[in-house]
Amino acid sequence: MAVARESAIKITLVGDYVGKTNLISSYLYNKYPEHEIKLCECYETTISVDNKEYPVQIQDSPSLEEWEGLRPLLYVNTSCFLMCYSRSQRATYENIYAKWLPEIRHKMPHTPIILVATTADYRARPNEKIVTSSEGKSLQKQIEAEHYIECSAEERKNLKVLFEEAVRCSIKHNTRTTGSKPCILM
Ligand SMILES: Nc1nc2c(ncn2[C@@H]2O[C@H](COP(=O)(O)OP(=O)(O)OP(=O)(O)O)[C@@H](O)[C@H]2O)c(=O)[nH]1
Ligand SMILES: [Mg+2]
Repeated sequence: MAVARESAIKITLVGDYVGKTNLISSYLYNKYPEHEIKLCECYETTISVDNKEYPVQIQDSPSLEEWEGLRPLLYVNTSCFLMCYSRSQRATYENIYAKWLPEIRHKMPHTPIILVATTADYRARPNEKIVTSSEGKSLQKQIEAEHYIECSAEERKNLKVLFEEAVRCSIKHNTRTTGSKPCILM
């Protein structure tokens, strides 16, 4: 298998308390954590897409308010954001437009975004209104995200697809470093 020579792709997860760390752990280690992980780390891995292996950094981020000022430092060099909300918590869906999009676009105006609906395994109770797939797709259009993907860390659903798409988006857009459009020198 060919190994791509590009410098590391960086995929950064953002969003409220919606399962970001569990998603990473489930994807990388095939393990749904038994206890909550409070660490927020950057993980190095390789992901193969279309017969090429790419070095990838997966950057977790904390939603806690104490991190408000420092969190944007984690966004530097991101090549694709995974913007996450939980299907079972409507406030986290609303926060994508109200909070996370402005925070990301302020620092990284052109970096591609994949909209991620977490907790796809969650089954609504009678009369409970969870966020529907069509609401997810309409938010994808509104925020001009490249894709909308539903996944579950608990059931390991769609995690491979999600990270492979994030690599494809990173390669396609190639907006590393500042998040600005690629500059063509004449
Ligand atoms: N049903 C279900 N619940 C999940 C899933 N992933 C996470 N959760 C729940 O969501 C809680 C939060 O998960 P975390 O991964 O810690 O969330 P986070 O987004 O990293 O939170 P912060 O780091 O505080 O921003 C967990 O304790 C689980 O109860 C999932 O795939 N399915
Ligand atoms: Mg976390």
